[in-house]
Amino acid sequence: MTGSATTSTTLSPFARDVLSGLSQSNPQLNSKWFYDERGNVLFQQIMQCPEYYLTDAEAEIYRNSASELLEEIQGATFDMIELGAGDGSKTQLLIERFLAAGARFAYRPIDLNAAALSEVREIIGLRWPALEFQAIQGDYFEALDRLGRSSGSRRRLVLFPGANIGNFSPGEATAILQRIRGFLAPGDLLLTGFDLKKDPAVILAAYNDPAGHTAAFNLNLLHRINRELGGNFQPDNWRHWETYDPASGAARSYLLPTKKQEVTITALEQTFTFRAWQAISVEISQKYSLREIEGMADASGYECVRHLQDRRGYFSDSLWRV
Ligand code: AVJ
Repeated sequence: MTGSATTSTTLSPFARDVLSGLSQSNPQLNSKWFYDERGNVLFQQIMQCPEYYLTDAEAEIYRNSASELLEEIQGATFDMIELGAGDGSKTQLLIERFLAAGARFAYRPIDLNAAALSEVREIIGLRWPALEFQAIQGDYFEALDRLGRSSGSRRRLVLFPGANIGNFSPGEATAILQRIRGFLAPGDLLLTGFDLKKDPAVILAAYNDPAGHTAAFNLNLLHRINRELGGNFQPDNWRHWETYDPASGAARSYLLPTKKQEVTITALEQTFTFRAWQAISVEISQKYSLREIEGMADASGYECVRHLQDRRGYFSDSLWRV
């Protein structure tokens, strides 16, 4: 399984990542590739599953936390920058309450998905035509670069919602939060959604819903490789498998072949052999304790101001200050 040098220099980022991931002795694919058009639809379905508590928990927090956030902003005019806006519906809960409280701010959502951003633009334009709005399409750090360093004249409130930080290992997460800090000035705030350690049965159910939405979501990655890279994965021969390690807090998803598979991926000019039950690791969804979150704030150069939690204590939007 050696890729020819000429191939690997002309590959798309997706193709390159698939090539390097599947070439390892413990094969892996990155969960960031889940979100093609079909993947976005499947993720919407996951968010509507009763077992997937994360979305409701964070919406509850956003519904109840506007005044606590404004208290920390102390009447300053601010830019609310959102990393990974999705459809923005949770953030609208916050915007509604901020405006009702007379807060002065601009809303600047950042997302890779241009279609999602234009939907947000449309909804915001209809609901609050006077709200200063800027959608920035791109990678978080590209987009932050475009916004430039915080001037200090306008406070920044950065939202990093949805437990998206959970898709990174704790070490990578610390590095990302540190890097975000580079775009902030003293007094600026970062609100990050962390899914909390809890009954493992609750966590496993959220990533293993009986209707099979999570399985379909994960298996879509094989379909995506077939569609975009000319692969011949047979998704019917693969199973979704979820684990949760309560000690480390890592929930992990795997795709398992129920029998030996030979998979050719035309764009990579490669055939990969998978032994029966040889796992492809596809996602980490890291869970934290409040103490671990505080340690991470410290390690990445912030002061942890407070944890905003849902009634059940399943989720925390933790507010940090530079
Ligand atoms: C969008 C990263 C928060 O890890 O909980 C949902 C993605 N994966 N079900 C998560 C996901 C399987 C989700 N995040």
